[in-house]
Amino acid sequence: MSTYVIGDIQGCYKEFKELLKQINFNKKKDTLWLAGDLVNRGPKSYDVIKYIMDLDSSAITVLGNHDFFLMASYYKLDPWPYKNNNFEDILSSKDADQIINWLRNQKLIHLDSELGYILSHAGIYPEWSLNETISLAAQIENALKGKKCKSFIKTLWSNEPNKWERNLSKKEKLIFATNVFTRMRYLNKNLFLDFDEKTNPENLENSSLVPWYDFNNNIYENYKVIIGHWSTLGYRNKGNFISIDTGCSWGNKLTSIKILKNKKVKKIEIKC
Ligand SMILES: [Mn+2]
Repeated sequence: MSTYVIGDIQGCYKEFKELLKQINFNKKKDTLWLAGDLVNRGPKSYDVIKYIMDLDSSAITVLGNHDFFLMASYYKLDPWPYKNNNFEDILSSKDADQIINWLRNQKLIHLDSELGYILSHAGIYPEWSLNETISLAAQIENALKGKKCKSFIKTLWSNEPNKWERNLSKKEKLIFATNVFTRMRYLNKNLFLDFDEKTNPENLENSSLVPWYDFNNNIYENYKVIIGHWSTLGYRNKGNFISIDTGCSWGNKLTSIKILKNKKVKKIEIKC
């Protein structure tokens, strides 16, 4: 009865299976949380996603930006970019409809109040309360499940608005929140989202930017946030967050954590 979290798999099926073997993952007893970006870049997106679908309720997935790329590509939505994607194995398969339908039913955040964790692909916005965070994730999840999913995803390819305001329209709020949950790394000091900088904070030359997790939020009194998405950050377990994207698709590592008691975790990783 253990809970494990695995970072961005990105089509690296061989490494994913090897890591599951390493941690002795048992689908009948254990739970696996996946930090999103299941697909793209690596060679076997189809195999990764079908394997996770077969785990049924023993796997919990939050969506990442590459998972949104896949949905947008399936629906052929302009102006989403289609070049350089590597999930044709999914799009050309007879299961494509079923896979997209499964993605549409995954989450933006997973919250476990007993263990005290929130899983999000990219992070949580500093100005949001817990209720606001939960509500925004639920609204995006409902829009993906709903009949207007295609037109909803079409609206998401936008870097605007880049600042949270209470008086944004519902549409603007959901664009902003999807960017926070799936793409965020840095904010400027006035809490505007930055969409370009990907570097590790230790090597950051642009002093106007701050990693999202360096801003305080009352949420951290009760929850630690687990993220993937930021491969240049690599594995970090600091006060309010744990990052576990260690760049498997770039030939680095695939990382898992086992959730232990009292907010402790055990890291298990393999070379890719
Ligand atoms: Mn990502």
